[in-house]
This record gives sequence, structure tokens and C-alpha cells, in this order.
Amino acid sequence: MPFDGIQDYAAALEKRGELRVVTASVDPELEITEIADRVLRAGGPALRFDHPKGHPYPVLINLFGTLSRTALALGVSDLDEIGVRVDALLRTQPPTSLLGKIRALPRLAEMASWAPRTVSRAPCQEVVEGEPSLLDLPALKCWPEDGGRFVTLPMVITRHRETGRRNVGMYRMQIFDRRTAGMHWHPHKVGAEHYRLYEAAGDRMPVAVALGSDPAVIYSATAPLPEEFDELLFAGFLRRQAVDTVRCRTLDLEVPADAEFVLEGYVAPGERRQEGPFGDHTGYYSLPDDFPVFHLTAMTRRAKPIYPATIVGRPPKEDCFLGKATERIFLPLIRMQLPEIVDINLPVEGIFHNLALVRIRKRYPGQANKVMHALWGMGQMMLTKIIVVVDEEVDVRNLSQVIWRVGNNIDPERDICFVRGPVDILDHAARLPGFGSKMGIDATRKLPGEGFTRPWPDVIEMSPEVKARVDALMTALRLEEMR
Ligand SMILES: Cc1cc2nc3c(=O)[nH]c(=O)nc-3n(C[C@H](O)[C@H](O)[C@H](O)COP(=O)(O)O)c2cc1C
Ligand SMILES: [Mn+2]
Repeated sequence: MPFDGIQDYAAALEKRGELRVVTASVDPELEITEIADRVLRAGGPALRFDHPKGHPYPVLINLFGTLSRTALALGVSDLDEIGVRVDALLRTQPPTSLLGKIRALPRLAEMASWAPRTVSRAPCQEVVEGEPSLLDLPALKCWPEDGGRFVTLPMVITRHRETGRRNVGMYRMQIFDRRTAGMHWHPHKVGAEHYRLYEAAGDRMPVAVALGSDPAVIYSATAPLPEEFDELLFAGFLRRQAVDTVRCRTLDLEVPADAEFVLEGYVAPGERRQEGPFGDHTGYYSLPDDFPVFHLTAMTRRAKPIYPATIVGRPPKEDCFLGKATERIFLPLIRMQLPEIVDINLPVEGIFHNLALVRIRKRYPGQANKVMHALWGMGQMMLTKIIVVVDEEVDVRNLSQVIWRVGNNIDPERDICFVRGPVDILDHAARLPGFGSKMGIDATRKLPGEGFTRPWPDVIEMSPEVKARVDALMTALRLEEMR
């Protein structure tokens, strides 16, 4: 059964012993970060701080603090189960767009049941604030050099100016004062694209921000879906049940009905304000930069809301587990375009856009290069700084194997290629913000068709007969504990 919001999810966690309630007063400035970080590193539970210093609303954090909790949040026991469902969905139709595929499926009734439904009364509108203020939120100052307090788990909802298509993206918001906040959508993201169209027309763009929902909805806001794909439909697919939405009080936008808080407002054309610094998921501070400004015009909430938060920083943090969910869920989509891909590992230390390890079934000359360039042309994978391609016998989730194989199998000058293109806006090493170079390492075995005519040696393995003989011998040699 899907969850009716984060409070329902927290109750489920509590039953499983995966929620710890902290009743002591704890400061949302730095203290919650330090506690949440230690608990996450220990593989510990989600945390509810009932008395964040200076604020009436509890703070909920570490909702996605382990792989198994992230799976539970998405209604499965193993994240690969979702990949299998996506795969089954895709294989029923030749590839065009994901949306096209979903539409073409025979199980129309089930799919129709995933489309968001509008309801007229919603928990997220139990209270309409008379004097809305962002300062009421127990938003965290996460790290010592942060420029202020940030809303770290927001679902930012906008609509395409011409097509009316909805987008839900997670973009952090720095609280400037009661009514304004930074809107940190990177230029490559869909929220930024929606804003560009409004800005070009000289119009204000309506923006709704939902805080808290079924964790499958929260995850969907982080998922790198194709631009035209509605995150709330995707959430409906994940939870196998439609997301209930309600129309905002003052905007023509719908928000998840089960949210804790809803911020209604707009982003004005032409307006920028300095945002940051912010201790980011790279493990470094993002330096101050100019970003658009969100203006709060109305605020609704549950009668007894809980404020959802997360912290990012040096990996691992919660976003690593959200990223692992994406890696597993989107693998079938990538394989639709690149069937030679067996597996992909985005190690958490590579913060997702720095390093991708790709395992392929190589059949023809140049195939590793084709895979790299295809990935650099695919959605947010375009930002991947280093792509390493290995042969199918290499388990990319085993870094020891990867390093051993890559080191042995490359002739660096021949097998490393550099390309230029868009890089993540958080990449502080790039020569220009958002533009730099990327590296592909082809660590596959080279073929004669690639000009490699030298003999290729075998990997060392003991013969099976000797292994069997020694299995029997170990006891006699009194080495049985080392079998
Ligand atoms: C905790 C967390 C914080 C994030 N903060 C930002 C952010 O501030 N700006 C941004 O552009 N992306 C941020 N992201 C990544 C986006 O949510 C992600 O790229 C998503 O796919 C964007 O949705 P879109 O494709 O609809 O734009 C964050 C992700 C997580 C998990
Ligand atoms: Mn999107």
C-alpha cells in the first residue's frame, strides 16, 4: 500500500523500529545536521525532532537514510524490482518516448489509475495562513559556511507556458526573509527552462512548492525524467495508485494533497539575487551565485504539519540512496537505447555526475566510444565527467575488480578520449561554469578491427581439477579453516 504522506510513512517506520523521536530541544542551525549525519553514517533510523529550537513544527529527516529504507519508501523490498517493472513496461512497445510507450500499453485501465486525480479537499489546505512567512519553517542551516537557512527537500511545481505540461523538480531554496527565497534550479533543469519562457515573455511564472508527500512523490521530484513527463504520473506508477492533487488556493497549479506545507507564489522575470554559499552534495561548498527569486504570496498547511528536511554534503548522505534508486530504475530506459549495456554503477563518491562505470557486451570496433557518446547525449547523463567502459565479465559494482581491469587493459593515450560540453553547474574545476571537458576511458579488450593485433593474455585461473583435489586435501593439511 502506498503511503498517505510523510506522517503515514513515518508511522510505518516507527512500527519497524526505523524512526527515533528526539524530544530534547535541538537547533536547526548545524545541530540537526551533525546528529542526522552521524546517525546516517551508522546506518541508523529516520529522526523526528519534536522541538527544533525556536520553531513550533517538528522536523523529519533521514527518510531515505539507507538503501533498504529507500526501497521501502518506494514500496519494494529491492530497488531492482522497480527496474524490472519499468523494463516490462518498455518491452511491450517499440521505443519512441517513454510517454508514448506508456500510452501504448494494453493495460490501459491500470495506467489510467496512475494518472493524478484532483480532489477538492486536502490535508495540505487544512490551514490557510493569514500572514504567510517562510521564517515559520524550521529550515536548516546545514553547514558552518552556509549563507543562511535552506529548504532542502522542496518539490517545486511549475507549468510549461505554452503546453501547460507540469514539472516537479527538487531545487533547494535559500530563505532570504519572510516572503522571498532563492530558487536554485540549475540551467539544465526543467524548472529553469519553464522560467526562461516566462521570462522571455516578461511574465511572472506561478510556482508552487510542496513540502512532504508520499516518499514516492518526493523521490519522483528528484528523478531525471524526460522533460515532457509528469513526475506525478511517474509517482503514480511507482506507488501503483494515483497521486491525489488539489488546486492551489491562489494559483492555477495542483499540488499533492498529502503535503505538509504548500508555498504559493511566483518568480518574477529579470530578477536575480545572490544565493549561497551552500555545503553541497559534491562535498564542497557551492560558491555564491545569482539565481531567480521566489516570492511567497500564500501558504497552506496541515493542522499539525511536520517539516521534511535532508542534508547534503560529503557522501554518503541521503541523496546517495535516492541516486541509487535512480540508477536502478533508469537502467532499463538506458538499455532500451543501448542494449549492449549490462549494468551501470555510479559510485556514491563520484556524486553521480563525476563517474559512471559501464559494463557492456562488446561486439564491434568502437562500441565503447559509441556508448560513451550516447550517454553524453542522454538527459542528465550529459553531465557525466568520467565514463569508464568495461567488458561484460567485469562487475562494475565491485570497485576492486574495476580498478584491476582498467589499469591492466588500457593504453592511456589510445584509450582515453576527451570531449567538451555541458558539465554540472556545481563542477568547481571546470574552466567556465557549466562548460568544460569530459573524459571517456575505454577499458574494453581491443579488437583487431580497432588496430590491435598483438596477442591478448588470459587472466590467471587455477584449473578446476587441481582445485577439487586441494579441496579434499585442505583438511589433511590441517588448513581446513582456509578452504
Ligand atoms: C536533496 C536534493 C537536492 C537537490 N537540489 C538541487 C538544486 O538545488 N538544484 C538543481 O538544479 N537540482 C537539484 N537536485 C537535483 C534535481 O532534483 C534533479 O536533477 C531532478 O531530476 C530535476 O528535475 P527536472 O528534471 O524536472 O528538472 C537535488 C536533488 C536532491 C535529491
Ligand atoms: Mn522533470
